[in-house]
Amino acid sequence: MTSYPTPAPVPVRPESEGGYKLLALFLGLVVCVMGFFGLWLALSAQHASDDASKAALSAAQPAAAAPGDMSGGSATTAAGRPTPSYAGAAPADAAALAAAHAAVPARLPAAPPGPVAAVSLDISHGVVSVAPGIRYDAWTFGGKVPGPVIHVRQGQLVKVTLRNASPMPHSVDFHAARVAPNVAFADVAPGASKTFSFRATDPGVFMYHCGTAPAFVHIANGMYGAIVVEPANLPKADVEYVLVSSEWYLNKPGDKGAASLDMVKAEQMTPDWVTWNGYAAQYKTHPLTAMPGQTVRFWVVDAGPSLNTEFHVVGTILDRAWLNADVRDAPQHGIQTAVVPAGGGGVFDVKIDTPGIYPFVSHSFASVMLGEVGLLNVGHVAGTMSH
Ligand SMILES: [Cu+2]
Repeated sequence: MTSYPTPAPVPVRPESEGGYKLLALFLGLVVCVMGFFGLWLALSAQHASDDASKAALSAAQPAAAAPGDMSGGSATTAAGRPTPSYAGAAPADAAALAAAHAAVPARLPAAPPGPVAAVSLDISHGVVSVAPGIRYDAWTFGGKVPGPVIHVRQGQLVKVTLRNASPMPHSVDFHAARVAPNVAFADVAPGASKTFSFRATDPGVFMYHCGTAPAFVHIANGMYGAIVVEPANLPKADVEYVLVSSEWYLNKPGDKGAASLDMVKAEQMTPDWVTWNGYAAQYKTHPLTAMPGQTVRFWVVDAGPSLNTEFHVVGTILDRAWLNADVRDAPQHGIQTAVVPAGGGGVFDVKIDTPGIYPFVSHSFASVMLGEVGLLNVGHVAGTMSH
C-alpha cells in the first residue's frame, strides 16, 4: 500500500495576507484618487472665484462707447464716473415756466374716415423741454416727444410715410403691425424717405418707436409715441385722453444748455425725470378736465425705455380696466392700480360723480417724485393738489 504522508495542515493565514495586501493596495489607490479629486476641486473653486471677481469688476465699469457712437451720452466717460441725479432740478422761475409751458394736448384726436389712414412721421433732431427750464437734445418724430398720437380704426390700412431729416439713420417699429420687421422697420438713411403699410387688425393702444440699433438709445432719446387702434364695440366714453409714460436720463442738469443721454444712468434705470407725455408734471399745472358723471377713458402707453407704469387715479377706482390693452376681451372691473409694462399699453375708464381734483400717477411712487403725476379736474373746481 502506498502510504501518503499526512499533509501538513494548510495555514489559512497566507491566503488571508494576500487579501489584505490587495485591499491595502485598493485603499491606497482610492486615497490617491480622492486626493487628486480634492485638489482639482480646490483649484476649480479658486478659478471660479477669480472669474467672479473679474466679472464683478467688469460690471462696475461703464461700457466704452463703440466707434461712431452717436448717443451723445456719457458712455465714453472713464470708469467709475459718478452719475449725479438731476431729479427735481429747477430754476428759480420754475413755477412761471411751468405755467407758460403749453401742455401737450392729451385728447384723443379723431380717426380719419375711409379705408386708409395716412400717417406722416417726420424725423428730426432738436431741443425739447422735459421739465420747467430743463432742456434735452432729443431725437424726435414730428419735432416733439412723444411723437404724434395716431388714431385709426380697426381694419383700416395704415399707410406710413417716414421722412428722415436728421443726420443719421432712423426707422419706425409699430407694435400694432404684423409685418416683416426687417423690411417694414428697416433703417431710413439721412435725407431719405420710405412708405410702408399694415392692416390695423388688432385693436388696442400700442407703442411705436424707432427701432434702429441700439433701439434703447433711440427710445431713450425720445423716439416713441402711441397709436390707438379703436374697435367698434367699446362702450362709449365721454372724454378720451392718451398718456405716454417715459423716462429721461440726463448727462447734465439741462438748465444751462440742453442735456443729452447719460448711458450709465439709462442702463442702471435711474432716471432724472419720469413724465406723462414727455414733460414733468405738465398736467398738474394744466389739468385734464371732465364733468361729474362723465366716463373718462385713458389710453395709456408705457414707452419706457425700461420702467413699468403702475396706473392709478387717486380718489377713485378704475371702473373698467382693459389690461395690456386687450380690448377684444371683457375688461376687469374695480381695479385700484393697473400695470402698464414698458413697451405695452392699457385702457382704463373712470366715472367720477363727485367734483374734485383727482391725481393720476404711476403708483411706483419714485416716478411721482420724478414728475409722473397729473391732475384730472372734475367739475372745474378751484385749487390744485399735490401728491
Ligand atoms: Cu432712431
